[in-house]
Amino acid sequence: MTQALIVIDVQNDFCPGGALAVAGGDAIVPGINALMQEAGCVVLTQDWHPADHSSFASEHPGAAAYDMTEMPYGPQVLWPDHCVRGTRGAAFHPALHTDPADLIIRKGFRRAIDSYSAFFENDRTTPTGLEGYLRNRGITDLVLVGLATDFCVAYSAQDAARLGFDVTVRLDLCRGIDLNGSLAAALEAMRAAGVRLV
Ligand code: VGL
Ligand code: ZN
Repeated sequence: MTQALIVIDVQNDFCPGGALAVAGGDAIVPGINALMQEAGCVVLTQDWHPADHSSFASEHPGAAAYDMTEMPYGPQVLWPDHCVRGTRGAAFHPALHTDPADLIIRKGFRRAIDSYSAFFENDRTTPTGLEGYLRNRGITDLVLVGLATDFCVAYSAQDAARLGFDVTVRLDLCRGIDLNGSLAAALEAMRAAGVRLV
């Protein structure tokens, strides 16, 4: 068993009705549940922010959601408040099967730094620990699904490829935000990084 299924951020706030809803975000849940049945290792990720997280537009006087700002680690989109730890919005979509998960990894819990990727925070150097877990288990191949295609899925896939994993993204089991062309850019960046898009 050298393959893991990584399920990115299938949480209420990224589904219709949520604070940062991705169109059709809930539509991928049945397919993800089915895929888990065949996977030898299942990892779920959870965006998990303190209420005053620095990626929230509400923390930047005068800023609006989806504005850009400069953080010490580079450009950062300012988001509506979302996935505040312990809230209903941060919980997994109620239809997502969580029992098959071997590991649930939380990210974005440091106020000063956002974390799109399941592997590194947005400075691209602070690790989440997921790489060590997968390597320790001898896993070499990853299949990624979840939300959102153009942010957390794309960052995770590129980091995984850079780390040397064989990476496949199941686009039919992902949905994107598409902010100013971010979806096309993310697909191109993943392809360039050697990620298999199917
Ligand atoms: C995500 C924006 C902010 C994601 C998380 O899961 O793609 N996007 N936080
Ligand atoms: Zn977030």
